[in-house]
Amino acid sequence: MALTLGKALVTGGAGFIGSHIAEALVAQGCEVTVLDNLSSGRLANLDVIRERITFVEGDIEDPEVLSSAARGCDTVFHQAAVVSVPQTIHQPVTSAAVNDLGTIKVLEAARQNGVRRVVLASSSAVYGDVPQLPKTEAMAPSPLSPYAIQKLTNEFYAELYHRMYALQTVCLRYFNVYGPRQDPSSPYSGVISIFMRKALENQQPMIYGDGRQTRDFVFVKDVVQANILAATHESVSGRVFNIGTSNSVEINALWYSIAALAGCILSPEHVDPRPGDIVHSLASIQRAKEQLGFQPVHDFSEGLQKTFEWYRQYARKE
Ligand code: UD2
Repeated sequence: MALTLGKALVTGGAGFIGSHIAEALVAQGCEVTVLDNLSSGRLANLDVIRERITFVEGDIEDPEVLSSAARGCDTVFHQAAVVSVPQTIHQPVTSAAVNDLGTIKVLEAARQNGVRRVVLASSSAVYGDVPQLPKTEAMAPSPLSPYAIQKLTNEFYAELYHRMYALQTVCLRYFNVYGPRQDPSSPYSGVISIFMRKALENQQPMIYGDGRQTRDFVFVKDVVQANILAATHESVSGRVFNIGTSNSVEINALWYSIAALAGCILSPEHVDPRPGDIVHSLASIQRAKEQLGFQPVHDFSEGLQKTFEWYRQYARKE
């Protein structure tokens, strides 16, 4: 039997993934509070639902703000984080304050306010560069960056809160998420958002290395589906799940698919491989399929087309 969502808090709800979760929750008739400090999220991401949610501009590092946002909630979707791997490498201490301590504060606020379940955003980064593919949750983690360590620590704390405090927790290891609203403006942005912008501006993209590296790109709406399943499925508390598609896309091919959508005929410039880059990343989603009923429904070309349409409009508004 599925649990009901009830009232929900989305931390980082003005960000790329969080805003899509908030939108889906509103569509399902949930009462939604979004907590975001707007450090990387944007209010514009909430335009469509702004009148139907409670928006709190605040920080997950502030226990009082968190506590009042969590009060009366059944479910918390914890998406707030410093999401860039390189940023955590440059700022190991400040990123840990948000990603480690901030997450403990979210779990603690949930516990103290009688929240039923917390769904946490984790990452495929926890696998590091172990060569076995596809990655399964049974593999030993091998974190190679502060970001990966922080996400792994989050998973341990989530399991601890499940075991020790009877707070239900579920962690989702996102692979490479893409879709509308992913911010292309930083050099560390997701490759799809960067290539979309380059193709639309008819600029040559940069590919790190030979471009034969591959990724498992999952459309943001499928990640939303995973979050809702993780919040409502009984008997999955304390577990972690890979969220991807089990399909791999080569970075060279990715550019040519995006260039074709934009009618851009430029070839990429190949530069040195990016330090710390992993070569191949591919998810086994067997566990999520079996235990959550997760099944990605957006195939890659459809997701790319939808994402492209959004960037085309977004580029016009800039
Ligand atoms: C993803 C996640 C990251 C972490 C990591 C775990 C995103 C945006 N980042 O990092 O949070 O979970 O996986 O391993 O999902 N590339 C280019 N040219 C560009 C930009 C990127 O060639 O202009 C290449 C890059 O070298 C890499 C691939 O594209 O091989 C994907 O890069 P990314 O930054 O989108 O994501 P990734 O897999 O490094």
